[in-house]
Amino acid sequence: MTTIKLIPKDGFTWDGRDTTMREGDVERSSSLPPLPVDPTPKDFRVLFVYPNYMFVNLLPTNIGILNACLLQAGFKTDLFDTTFYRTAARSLDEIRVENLQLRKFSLSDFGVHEKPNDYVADFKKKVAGFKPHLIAFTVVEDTWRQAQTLIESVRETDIPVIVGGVFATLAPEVIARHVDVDMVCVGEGEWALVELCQRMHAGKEYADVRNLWIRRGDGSLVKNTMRPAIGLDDVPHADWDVFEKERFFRPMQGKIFRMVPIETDRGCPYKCRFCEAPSLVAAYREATGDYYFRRKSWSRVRQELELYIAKYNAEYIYFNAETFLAMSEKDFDEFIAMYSDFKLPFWCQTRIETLTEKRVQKMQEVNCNRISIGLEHGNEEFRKKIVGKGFSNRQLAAAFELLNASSIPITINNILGFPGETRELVFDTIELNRRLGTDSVNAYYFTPYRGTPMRDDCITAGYITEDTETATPTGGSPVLNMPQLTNTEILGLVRTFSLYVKFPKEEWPLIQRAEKTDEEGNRIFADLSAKYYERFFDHDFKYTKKACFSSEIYNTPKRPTETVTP
Ligand code: B12
Ligand code: SF4
Repeated sequence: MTTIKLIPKDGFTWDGRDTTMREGDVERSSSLPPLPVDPTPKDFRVLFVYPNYMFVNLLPTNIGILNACLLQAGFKTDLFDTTFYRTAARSLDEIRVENLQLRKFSLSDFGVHEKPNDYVADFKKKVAGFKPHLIAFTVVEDTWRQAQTLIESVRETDIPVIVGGVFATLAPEVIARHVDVDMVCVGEGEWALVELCQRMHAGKEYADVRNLWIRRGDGSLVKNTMRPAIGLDDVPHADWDVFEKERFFRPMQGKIFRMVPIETDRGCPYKCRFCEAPSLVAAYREATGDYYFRRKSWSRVRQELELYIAKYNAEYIYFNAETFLAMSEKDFDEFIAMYSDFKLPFWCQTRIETLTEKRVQKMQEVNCNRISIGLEHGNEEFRKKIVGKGFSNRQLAAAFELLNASSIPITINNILGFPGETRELVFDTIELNRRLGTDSVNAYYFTPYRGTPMRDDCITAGYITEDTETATPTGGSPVLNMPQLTNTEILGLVRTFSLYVKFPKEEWPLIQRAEKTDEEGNRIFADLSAKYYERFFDHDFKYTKKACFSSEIYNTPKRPTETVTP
């Protein structure tokens, strides 16, 4: 593991859980032994299952890694992936195209077609054909419902079912409640899954495998402790051979690339209150004393790049890191030196605090093709106190001055409908986006994921109950029950967000009418969308300088947050 000296300096109140980076945290190596390598074929088959939203076509690192772990230990694997099945009326990308957040594109030009069959029937066939000894699901909160449908459909087979993923880690009790789930993986799965398969294959007792919650024959639940966090250089390179080749295609602003994700670190040192990342840090700190945020060495990343280019013909890289530039200057220089030998276009997400003039310049030189920045909210005080993002509008202005001077396209991610938010506060976000003037803006509605401090805020304020289930931040509906900002209003603001951000203010009354999904609202929205396409999308994709940037950003009118604090 490489060294990093980045300590977050956010000055807001946290909720008491221990997520702060301490001296020596990142330097400490993992105390886990190396994973077993014994490719001698073993008669033990594992079927991975990836429940997914339709056409969300970026490969998941977790299955790639876990698959590689099992293959190098000699087990046989296969995959059932729901990505290309019609599991919803519209795909998330179709919704984003409709909401003017994504240019139109066609995956079918690349031979990617919707599967005509029923996904549950095909899953049952897959299980009957592959005859797995273990069925292994990876889930996020949003895909848990789909996972349950699949799990229930093969209940009569009695094949053991294990569920892992970030949702399993942060809400294991919700998954363990399901009678057809035999095991839940809490935390990292590399060692846990291999050890489980080894024991099952050898016919040994496995009720004490660390990181697993296991249902015994009598129905009782064994909750084993967690093992230390794995060193990222000990994680095998992902193996995506179980995925269909069409799963590599990913649209980027209307063009399609063969995109491969590469995990460069795991976790995040920051503490946004709506996000899972600090909760993972807290969970690991509490259970093992380890700091969840770790980096992979650049020599290891180099090996992966070489492998994926040779094996998968990678032409675009997604650096799978929650805050890619959360690294020391030395690490950054090493990255640039290493990546200068590749210069494949890449995309990453980072925080504005991690950007400097030198970094932006160097990133541009090595072909950074997009940076996604989570702004989340336009009101500085609200962003600090409620959202937990401690940067100021002044810092934001400085960062965007650098970004605007570069040729790197920027995406700003925004969230609407935070607990306690008002329509007026949503317009602070719109105003700030207008001033930042990036070519690509995204707005999602707030989702109170389990395990986050903000979900607790929502329960305390009476906006949701303990049992409220979430729906995806793009395809479903918001779930907070707030008197001052209804879910219909939030959905209307999400659909018109890009219009409010890009169009002259004289058109705002018309845009407001387009928030409504009645006949007139839909007609106006269709007209405005056509104009939007003409002005912003109907040209070859190239970066355009952001003309409306202004140093007034940090003069955004302040609103007292006392009145909106839940
Ligand atoms: C990269 C990423 C993506 C990628 C890949 C998704 C994926 N499933 O890996 C893409 C862009 C496709 C994506 C899409 C979505 N994402 Co996303 N994504 C991430 C991100 C930034 C990193 C995930 C990652 O690669 N981590 C590294 C891997 C190695 O860790 P891991 O997934 O946790 O896996 C380890 C363990 O959990 C465990 N494990 C995992 N699965 C299994 C299975 C078994 C059987 C076992 C034993 C163990 C095990 O072992 C793994 C190795 O140690 C996370 C943030 C985060 N902190 O997790 C958000 C995150 C997972 N995403 C999130 C969301 C909401 C989504 C979408 C719903 C968004 C959308 N509307 O499209 C979709 C859902 C797609 C899907 N089917 O998963 C949320 C989930 C919130 C929640 N509580 O459920 C997160 C946490 C971000 C957040 N808001 O805080 N995402
Ligand atoms: S929102 Fe981003 S910066 Fe904030 S804690 Fe989550 S991953 Fe880190």
